Amino acid sequence: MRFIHISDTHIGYRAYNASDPKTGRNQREVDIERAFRQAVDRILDICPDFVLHSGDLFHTVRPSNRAIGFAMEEISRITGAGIPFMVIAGNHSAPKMRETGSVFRIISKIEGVRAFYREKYETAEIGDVLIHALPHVHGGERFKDELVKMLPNRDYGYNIAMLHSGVEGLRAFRYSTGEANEDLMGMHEIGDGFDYIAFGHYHEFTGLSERAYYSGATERLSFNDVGQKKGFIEVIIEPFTVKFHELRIRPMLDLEPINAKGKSAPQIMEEIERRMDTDTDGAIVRLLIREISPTEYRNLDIRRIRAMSAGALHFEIDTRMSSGTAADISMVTLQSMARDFEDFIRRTSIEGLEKERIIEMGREYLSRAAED
Ligand SMILES: [Mn+2]
Repeated sequence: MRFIHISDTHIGYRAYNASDPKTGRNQREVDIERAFRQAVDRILDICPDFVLHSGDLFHTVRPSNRAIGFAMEEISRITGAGIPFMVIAGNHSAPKMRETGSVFRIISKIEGVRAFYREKYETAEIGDVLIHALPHVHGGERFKDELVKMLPNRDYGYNIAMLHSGVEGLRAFRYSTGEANEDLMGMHEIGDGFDYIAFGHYHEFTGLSERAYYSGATERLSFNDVGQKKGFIEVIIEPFTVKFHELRIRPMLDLEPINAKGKSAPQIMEEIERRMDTDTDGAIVRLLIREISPTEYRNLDIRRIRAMSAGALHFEIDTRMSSGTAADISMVTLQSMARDFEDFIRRTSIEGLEKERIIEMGREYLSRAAED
């Protein structure tokens, strides 16, 4: 028996102010879709007995029609090949209010799809395999009440569990989502004897025990994910084998941080130039500058930095300021915002409105915010 474990595909996620040249849509939204389509292509090559999706199929509770349509098309390619697809709702796609309804009611209409989204433990058979599914449940107590019901049934040849939860004590998990509505459990709380446990929620491919894994996400959603491979898992039960399939996705770079303590703006600029002497084309890039004083920050040549990072899809400087009060720091931020706003208005074509007036109004609002 061979199956696929995939998770955290976050269809509909958008980020940064960059659009796909072909379609004009948000570039990251397009990237996320490409990663999922790539995964489906590979799954069809592998031709597994079934596919398990451990949650966060969509990024939001109310995905756009576009996102729903895309997901349905891609999932239909899998089920159309006669491969059953089972999916549980994660914390990103489970509505907090029942009246909202669930997008999984729509998804489950696809022939060959079984969606678990009713905030309770349920099972489903695939031949000799019993799938034990536990979607995201609001409220830690209720989650645990459902978790204790999840036990292997020896009337079946194989028992496979799927759930969407954080795991206590997982070292890497500390650096994870910190989302308010996540479920959390200990590995000792899950019944013994499952042939495999397919976890979702944590975005890095991680083994929890010999037969329990997070497949991780299919794309990188934040700088926490720098350096992580993204993909999905192929599982063979006999002999037990786990194979991670890495997807080709957009590079994300965290450049070597600069310590600006005691350095002048020109010296810092020199270091920035050196950091940027690397291939950032099409990449998502962050540069951390530690202990920069508000004055030196103000004196950085922003235009020069923009020119250097022009090839990157997204470039951000993350500053950790040293001296100066909090007010100074917010002044710097607001001043650079005013500058960015002015730049933006100047290069934007505006009809029927006076640019200078808009710039003036923007400045006024920002200085009022600074006073507050
Ligand atoms: Mn997720």
